[in-house]
Amino acid sequence: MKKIDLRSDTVTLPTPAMRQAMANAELGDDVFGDDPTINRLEEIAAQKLNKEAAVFVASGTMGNLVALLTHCGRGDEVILGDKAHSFRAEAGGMAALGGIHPMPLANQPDGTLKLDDIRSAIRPDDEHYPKTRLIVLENTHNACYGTPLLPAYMQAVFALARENNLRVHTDGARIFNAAVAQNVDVREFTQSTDSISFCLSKGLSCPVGSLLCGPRDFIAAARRNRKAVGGGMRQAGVLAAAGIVALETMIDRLAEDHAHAKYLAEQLADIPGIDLDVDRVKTNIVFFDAQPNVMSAPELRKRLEREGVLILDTNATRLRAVTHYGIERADVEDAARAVKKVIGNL
Ligand code: TLP
Repeated sequence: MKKIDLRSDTVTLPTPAMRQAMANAELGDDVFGDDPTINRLEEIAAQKLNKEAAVFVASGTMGNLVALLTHCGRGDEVILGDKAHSFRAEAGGMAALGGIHPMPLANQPDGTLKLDDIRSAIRPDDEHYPKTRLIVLENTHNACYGTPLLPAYMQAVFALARENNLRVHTDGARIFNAAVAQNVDVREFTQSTDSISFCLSKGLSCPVGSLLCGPRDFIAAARRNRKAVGGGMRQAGVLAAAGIVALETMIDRLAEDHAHAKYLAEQLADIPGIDLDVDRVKTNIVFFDAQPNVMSAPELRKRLEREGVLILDTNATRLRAVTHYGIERADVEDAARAVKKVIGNL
């Protein structure tokens, strides 16, 4: 039985063109700055995001951690959302490794932080308080239904940061999904953030890797922090080769994933016992709830697994399905059919 794996876009496998490029990649020792394929990927990424420089890192988590270590010193405070991936799902790395103090604010359903909340969270200069240093945004916002932030919202946060001498980092793990969903150039977002990390290994289908982009001196300092957390890789051009193919060929097709997610949401919303707001699905992430009197989310996940459909349960009632390269319209139909069968088979 073919497995339909909707647990995440991180499950994507490299395309044939990526495998070819990886096999043929020109390599060197990247810690000596000698890997031509890494150097090329970093240049392409910086240019695409309109930043001075970029550094290749092992993962989205490492990209965020290195960014935070570079922006903040020990005891500095970061304003971020209570549903931000970097707050909830990165093993507390900023505090454990950087002594950085998180100041979580309520994420609104669209992934934003209220400007007034940010304003009131900025600390006055007083020896009792940590120093507010940084604001972190997430675009698209994973836990807020994959909602993309609007360029105008990012501009407003950036202006507020500047007025208060703060920096902004964007966790842009899925920034290209945000750009494709809103039909804007990714630069519309990147002009309103000092630094941004994005993932190659999610919707762009690469096996490994993320890039952290920003000003030249910031990226130079980030390289030292990357080394400190063990992220100085050697012939990493084998990975970068896939990344170059991804940036050249895999961005526009994200629209297909978004269409599939919308279609999946429409199918699921029609199933009695499932609650889902189709209008909230704007990119490739679909959250839905199983009504508690029908079945718990973990039970639904387990039963779907037996039908060859893999999804994640995120709490007692909620589940998440993510569309990606390799998932076709027929897979979406089969997945929705499986949910109907499992729920109807009680
Ligand atoms: N998210 C993963 C899991 O951690 C849940 C996923 O399946 O969605 N920022 C954002 C917004 C993310 O969604 C993720 C991964 C990361 C950072 C971390 O990336 P990795 O897994 O490469 O460290």
